[in-house]
Amino acid sequence: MSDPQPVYLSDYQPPAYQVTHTELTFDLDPTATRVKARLTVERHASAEQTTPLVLNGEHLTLHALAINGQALAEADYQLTDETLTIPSVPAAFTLESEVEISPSSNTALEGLYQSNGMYCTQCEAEGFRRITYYPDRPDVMATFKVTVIGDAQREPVLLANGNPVDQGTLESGRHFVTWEDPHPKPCYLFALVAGDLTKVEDHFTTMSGRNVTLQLWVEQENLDKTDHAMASLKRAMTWDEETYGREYDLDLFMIVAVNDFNMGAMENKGLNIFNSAAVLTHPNTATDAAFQNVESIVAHEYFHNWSGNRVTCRDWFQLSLKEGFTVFRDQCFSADINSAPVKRIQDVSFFRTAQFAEDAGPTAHPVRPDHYIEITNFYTLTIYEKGAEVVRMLRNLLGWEAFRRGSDLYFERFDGQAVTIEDFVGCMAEVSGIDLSQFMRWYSQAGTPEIDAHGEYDYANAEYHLTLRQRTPATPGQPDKQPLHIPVRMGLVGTKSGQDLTLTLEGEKLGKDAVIHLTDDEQTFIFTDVAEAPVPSLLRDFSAPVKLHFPYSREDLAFLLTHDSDGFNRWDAGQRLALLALDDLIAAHRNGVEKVMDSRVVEAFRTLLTSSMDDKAVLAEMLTLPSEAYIAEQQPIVDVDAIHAAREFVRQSLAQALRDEFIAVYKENGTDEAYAPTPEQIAQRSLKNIALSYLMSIEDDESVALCEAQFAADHNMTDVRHALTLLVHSDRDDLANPALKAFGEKWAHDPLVMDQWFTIQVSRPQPDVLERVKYLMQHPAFSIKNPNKVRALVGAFAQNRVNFHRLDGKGYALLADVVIELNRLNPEIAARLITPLTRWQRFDEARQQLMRAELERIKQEPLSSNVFEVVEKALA
Ligand code: 0A1
Ligand code: ZN
Repeated sequence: MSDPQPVYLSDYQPPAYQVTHTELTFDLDPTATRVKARLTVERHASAEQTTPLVLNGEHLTLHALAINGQALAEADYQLTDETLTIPSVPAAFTLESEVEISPSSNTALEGLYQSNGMYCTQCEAEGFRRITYYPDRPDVMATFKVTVIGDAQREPVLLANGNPVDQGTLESGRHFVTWEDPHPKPCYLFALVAGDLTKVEDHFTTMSGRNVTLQLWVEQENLDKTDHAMASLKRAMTWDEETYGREYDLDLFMIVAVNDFNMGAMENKGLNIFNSAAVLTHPNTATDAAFQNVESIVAHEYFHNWSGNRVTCRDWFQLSLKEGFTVFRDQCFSADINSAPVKRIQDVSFFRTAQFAEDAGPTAHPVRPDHYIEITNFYTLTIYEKGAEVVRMLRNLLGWEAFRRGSDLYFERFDGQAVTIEDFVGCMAEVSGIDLSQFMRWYSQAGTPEIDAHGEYDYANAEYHLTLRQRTPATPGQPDKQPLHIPVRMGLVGTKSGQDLTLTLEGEKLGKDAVIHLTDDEQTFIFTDVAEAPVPSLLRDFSAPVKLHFPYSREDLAFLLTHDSDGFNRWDAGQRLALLALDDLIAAHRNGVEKVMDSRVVEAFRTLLTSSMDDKAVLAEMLTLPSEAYIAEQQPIVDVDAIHAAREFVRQSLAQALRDEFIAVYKENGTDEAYAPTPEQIAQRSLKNIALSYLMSIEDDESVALCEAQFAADHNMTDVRHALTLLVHSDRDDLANPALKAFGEKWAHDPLVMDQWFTIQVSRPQPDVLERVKYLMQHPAFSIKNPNKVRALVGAFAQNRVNFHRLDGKGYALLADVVIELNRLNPEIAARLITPLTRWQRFDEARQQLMRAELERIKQEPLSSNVFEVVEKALA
């Protein structure tokens, strides 16, 4: 067998044949579902008459094939494992086919599969080719009419895209429903669901007064977990009308929850399919974070109805066209609904940890890649989150008003079409008159740009000279980088007044907060009329996805922490201050020297805890230390043990020095109100729980008592889970074991809660974790075929830095074993699971050897193209 080969963007050709209308009939059966397709096909005017028709198809058994009603003989077509080719076809014709597929043996969860006995589909990116022979590419758009036939007892509910237009009963206890979707769509947006489901129903009146029926379909036992998703959907529909002028375009909008799903959710036209973890919530089973996650995913999928469905991608290289824009839209929605600064802090904090690591590793790729082997490997943080940062920069460059006009133009001009990133950015350039040609490099250049900044205050002339130098490190296949257009939002904070000073640049007054444009390799900005020595506040609100280096002293940072007018940068100053202290402690740990706590950090925290900061949600973020993963990102070579020890030392030192303050914060923020996922309550709970974390780091009697009481009070999952985590992660098994047991028994029936139970125990720092993972993989609540379980147990273990990176290599070996098994069952999940091993360059020599050895061992297997691509890059 030869190695899988890449596809190149530069090879793109428009389709020679269009399908304008697609009729499908599914006769459902677990092992032998029959799919009849009737396609209306037209040759493109520019295509040669002799161009063969090539359709994609995988894991299909062909039973019949006809053109314009004439059955084809075997000599009339060619079949391979991946294609069906008909060498000679008319200019316009009807193609009929009948194939057989086996949903119950589909463990890859792409195409038509079964989850808990119910049928569902996942067609993005290339799953439709596992359902029928078809030109499976997003620039082929057709109207669909779909008939689903199932057993009336086992599958009383039969759903597909669009509106139901017919239904009836058939012989042998079977029945059918026919659905029609009037909006032409690519086949990746096709969906079908069949099973024994129950619905909750609600209504929404659109801005033009149309009534839309909203349905959320779940298994009976989950009926009490749908309120929040439904409320979120209605908020999202309103927000998209008010913010983007976008109205929903069908009479029915359905969401279905399924237990087995590779990703979070899928925006199929009118029939969104969700991972149950991304839609079901109840105060007793889901945390605040889960509630917020559901709100943003429901919104994300809904927003795709315009950014993705009405206007879709020409090819999969353009994936960020729909994903970057839609993530940006859902981020703004969540910011508007909840706390905007906290949303930004959380998003950036995640981004700088995870996307920066991706950009620095062997799988680094541009927001628009120019080649791939397996497209499912490209549903990445770069395409989604960096793509969103790039759209955010556009919004900031144009201003909201012009950006909105650009968005209107884009939706109007390209409605019903499959387009490119140039089309989107072109609309933005057209409405604003701004030249975005250099800006386009953000889409083609991989890697995280770094800005080295330094500044000097010239007392004599009252000037501040700010020099910015940019460089983007080489990434695989891209050794040389060009300068990018980087918008740097900034202020100069006067050290005497503590206020933002007016910025005057080349005689022009820019106000107190302005964007300067770094477009060359190096530029010096001279600010005049600067009356007092300032500390610069740079990259406010994280105005560009870059690493910024400025030689701030700890005094500068302590100053910005209290005086910066930009909430994001106040938080970031605290993070930088903590990182400097952590750096010293990491060095001390490595050199075997006694660790000493930086009193400036203690005093900064004391100020935070005692000042009456009214935004509790931001305060909770400011009290949160950089994660071990983020600290690791800053180190040239990651020393997992030193990082863990240093961070623990800071936690304990802060807890000891500020114990009374933490207890006061804990007590002030308890509440007996009924649980609600409101911003106010969430803020209180975060603050209370962060205080409890510090207190539990010293494990004195009073702290332990508070923690046990919070666990026992059983008020809501946020508080229970937090307390349980602290008990399980403490050094006291007499606290950990009874709590884990009680929780595990109480929730044995609830798969989503059991996922949390798995994660909590395999994330603890104690050395028994590897054995625990192995033991829990045999637990009745675990299944390697369920992606949520794999993520909760094995994925979470691989994030447990001290245990995964054990020096005996057993953590790596365990991950590799699971990857090898999943490579056969679910290649998409297998390929994602390898990620931590691909980061081997970041570690010491001994660990590098061990990680590489496991990658080599995986490479010996007969690999799926998914795993092949990742391993190949990781070892290159
Ligand atoms: N388009 C979905 C994400 C998604 C992508 C691929 C999937 O299966 C391979 C499933 C979902 C979104 O952005 O939400
Ligand atoms: Zn999406």
